[in-house]
Amino acid sequence: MQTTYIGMGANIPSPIGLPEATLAAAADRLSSIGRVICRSTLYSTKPVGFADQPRFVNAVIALETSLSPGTLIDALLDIERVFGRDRSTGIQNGPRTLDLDILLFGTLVLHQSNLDIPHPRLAERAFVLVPLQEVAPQLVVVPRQRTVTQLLQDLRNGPRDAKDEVIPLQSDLWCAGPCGHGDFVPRRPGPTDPDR
Ligand code: PH2
Ligand code: MG
Ligand code: MG
Repeated sequence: MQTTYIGMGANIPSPIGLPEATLAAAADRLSSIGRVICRSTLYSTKPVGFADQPRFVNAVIALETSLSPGTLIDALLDIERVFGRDRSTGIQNGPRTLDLDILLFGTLVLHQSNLDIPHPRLAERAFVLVPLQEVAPQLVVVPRQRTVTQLLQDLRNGPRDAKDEVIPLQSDLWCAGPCGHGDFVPRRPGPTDPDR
């Protein structure tokens, strides 16, 4: 069993409805492939990589699963398709009905043509680090040996003006926090972790 962190994003309506509704329904679907143990808040975020598109709604989910990384990514791609994602069309970094990314998978480091873990752009993206910090602030990101909090500080200390980048979003459709199992504790640093 591994704890994996899934980044969720959407910025155009899916067959289910607006991005908030899509993310809520997709989070429910994730329960079919593991145990959803914590959800971040939803955030309204400025598009990165391709500016001329609607703002995104982003969130991060902690999921406990016994699936292998390869089976997990296939399952996530299936869920994306259910919510209208069509990978045969569209621009790179462009609008999407649903994006589900494996950010981290335990302490696994994997570089394959179709799957890079940890997510290669994780440390550059406030729309990932802000919700991930909410769910797992002390989690050490391999192989950088920096906690999520430290990575976010590094990013905030960088040159970019991040004021309107990531804004918490209230939604009746979404319930943030540990998900009813009562035993999710954000990972604490171990004896060799850098910020202990
Ligand atoms: N996803 C991208 C590209 N740009 N920008 C924001 N704000 N949120 C995203 O989820 C996002 C993006 C490619 O996956
Ligand atoms: Mg993505
Ligand atoms: Mg993706």
